[in-house]
Amino acid sequence: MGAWLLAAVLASGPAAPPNVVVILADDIGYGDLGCYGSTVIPTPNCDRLAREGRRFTDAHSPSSYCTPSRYALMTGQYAFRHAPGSGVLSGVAPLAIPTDRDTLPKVLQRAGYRTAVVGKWHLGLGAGPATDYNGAIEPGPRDVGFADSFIIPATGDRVPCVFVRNQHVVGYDPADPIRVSYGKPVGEEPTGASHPQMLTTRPSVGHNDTIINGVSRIGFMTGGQRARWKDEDIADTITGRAVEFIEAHRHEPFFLYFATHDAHVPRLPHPRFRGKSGQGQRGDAIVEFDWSVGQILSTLDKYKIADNTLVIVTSDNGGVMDDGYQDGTATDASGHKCNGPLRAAKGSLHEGGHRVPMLVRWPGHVPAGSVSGALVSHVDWPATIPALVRPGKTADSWPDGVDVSSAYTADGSGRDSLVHHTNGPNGALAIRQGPWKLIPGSPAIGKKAAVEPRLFHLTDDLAESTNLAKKHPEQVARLETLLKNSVGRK
Ligand SMILES: [Ca+2]
Repeated sequence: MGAWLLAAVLASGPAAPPNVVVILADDIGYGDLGCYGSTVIPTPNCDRLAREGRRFTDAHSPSSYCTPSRYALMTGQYAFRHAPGSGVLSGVAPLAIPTDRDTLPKVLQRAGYRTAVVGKWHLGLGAGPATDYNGAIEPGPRDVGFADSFIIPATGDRVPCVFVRNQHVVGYDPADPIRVSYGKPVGEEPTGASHPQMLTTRPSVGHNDTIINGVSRIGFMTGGQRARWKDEDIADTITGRAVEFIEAHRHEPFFLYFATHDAHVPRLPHPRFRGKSGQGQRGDAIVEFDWSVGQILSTLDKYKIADNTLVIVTSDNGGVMDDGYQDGTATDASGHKCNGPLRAAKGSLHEGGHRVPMLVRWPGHVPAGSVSGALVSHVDWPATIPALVRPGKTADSWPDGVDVSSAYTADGSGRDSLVHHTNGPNGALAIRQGPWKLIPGSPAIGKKAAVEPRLFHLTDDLAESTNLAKKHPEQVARLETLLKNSVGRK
């Protein structure tokens, strides 16, 4: 077949499946982006996505903390149902996703996608009881459905402070083995508690263990000197790996799950971003995040694949100001509200804990410049993303995630109801349906006083300032039953 004929056949054949890029920010809140009303922090690349795609105003992370949120978005299952994935994990926790459980990347892999995770993992590694970072780390992202991986194992503030590429520590030196502990100290290295004079970034709460790059962390680490990251270079490193993945696989359908470290603590953006926001180190970290988004968008533009790529930008939980380091957030005078009009922050059942910015762009499919008030959650991704990219294929069934694709591309109203989760298998829950939201009360147990139920009408009172539980006991009773049934349902 001549080249011209092949080209003609390809041009007239069925449209190639779209690429999928999910950019998951860390701890960026509902009020942090310009397109969500921030007048302090410049975010031109996110704002561009809002102009070219859809901005959601009622999108929720599945939990108000990292690990359970990430577990749910990968598995379509509320994290409180599966204890290992339900709470914030240490850097030595085993892989929290059972390797026989279906996941979003596995579905896309079966559909012919090249899959990659780049950035923050925080879903555990290895078979347990404690991750061994010396040698091949099995099981890991590959066993969850990612053919390629370049990850921060846990968080920026937790040891080990190394990158793991395809399940091996990057820059590993067998002569300098890595030991990590979340119990007793290992090795002789200085800690924040023993050598505070060595710190260039001081903790405000906790974060008092091994000092790496002038920052005391959660947990103890020794060895792996050559492999340790420099916090100021994390965004450059992981953004570079994400861009390389797109370049290498631009001729085949690809799924990139790019989980940035910004704006999690410690907030140490590259010096070129320092002072670029009106809100100190945290704002500068968001400017750095926006730069990362821009690098991805310009790569898609460069290779002319933007029109055939579904891009989602959102956050793993609500925003937070002071989160354990003295980075200026405790005394911030900029007036910036990281969660905009919402009550509370990361970790809360109030909206500030889990209502997050979410931008979706897919030219020709998602109306440009549109705004959706549909109720959606990241737990819906395993049902929704394959439905968008494999039209006509039988929908997969997921424990809790539902197909809300019509809310992405048309005027769908999203979920009927949604359970909000904090942390742990028995972590506090709340329920949302329509305008109503219930944070249930609890009876007095031993020395613990009874807690009154809190009922809010979010359409009238987004800030959750008025508890309507006494005024509407019938709604409280109805939502209590709905929550019980939703939690009981598998
Ligand atoms: Ca987070």
